[in-house]
Amino acid sequence: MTKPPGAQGDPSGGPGEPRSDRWSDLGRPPLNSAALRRALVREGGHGGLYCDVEVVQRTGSTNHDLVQLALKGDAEEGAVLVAEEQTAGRGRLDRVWTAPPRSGLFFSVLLKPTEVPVRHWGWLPLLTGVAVATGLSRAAGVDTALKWPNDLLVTVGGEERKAGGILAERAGSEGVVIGIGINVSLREEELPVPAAGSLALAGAVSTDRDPLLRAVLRSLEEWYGRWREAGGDPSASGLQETYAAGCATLGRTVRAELPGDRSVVGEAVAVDGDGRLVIATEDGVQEPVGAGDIVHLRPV
Ligand code: BT5
Repeated sequence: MTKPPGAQGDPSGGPGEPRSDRWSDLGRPPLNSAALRRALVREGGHGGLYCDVEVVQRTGSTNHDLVQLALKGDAEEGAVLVAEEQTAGRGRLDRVWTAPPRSGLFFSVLLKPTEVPVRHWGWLPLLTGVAVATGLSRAAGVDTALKWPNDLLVTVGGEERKAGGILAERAGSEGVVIGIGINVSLREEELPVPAAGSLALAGAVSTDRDPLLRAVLRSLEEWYGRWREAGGDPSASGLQETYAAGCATLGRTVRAELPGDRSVVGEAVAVDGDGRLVIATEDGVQEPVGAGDIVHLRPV
């Protein structure tokens, strides 16, 4: 992968890189890009998913950069771009993702599931949610849940809080860039919005970002491999069932805020074969929702 224009430096101090603020926050050491590459990148074009792991000190948005590289033909399937700091982190629908430098993991992965029918590609962000939740519960020892479609929730003082978000963007015909933001060591006073949380606030046994990133990327590789082998079929790959088991939205009374100022209130009863949330309304209608924001109202 070519280095994205506008991105600055390898924070672990590659040749010729500025190292001045490398250890400026001792509680938040930099990622070790060489060790990450050694652990994750496939050798000689065989085996695993990842072809390159690039860590930059600072950029606007890793999703923006990786989409641009993919469109120019400068990034392959399995390219991973990680930033220690994002100055214009993106959420869905033009929203923003903000977090202090090195307080979390901010990264993007390019996927090209060419042999999977495009109608199944909508599962990629849900698949990523499952992979992130599985990887983090292994490596951080924190219970996580998914809020449909793909917010990662942790429990802080008995409250559900958002500790991670996922943004999938098409890179033209070049594939899909999956962006992942995870709050690792954010303290209460650093949270960008009151509904946010972090692994540290949820009592994580480890907030060492290198093993957390490795665990999440390995888990993504596993789930992506399983899904591709099943031709993208969410049921045959076990994805639909695993997603439902980890989804805190199911069984809850929710309000779905839909595009065009419409909303639907009811019980979230299922995630269907297209990854849509099925809401049973009071009038006995089962309404599948494919896009929108969900508010968890109360347990049923
Ligand atoms: C998301 O959007 O949650 C997707 C976030 C994806 C971020 C990653 S970081 C690496 C990659 N590069 C990028 O530029 N983006 C991706 P959405 O569901 O729209 O939620 C956005 C909303 O979450 C904001 O409007 C805030 O309310 C809230 N928010 C912003 N920063 C947050 C944080 N650090 N923790 C929790 N909530 C946050």
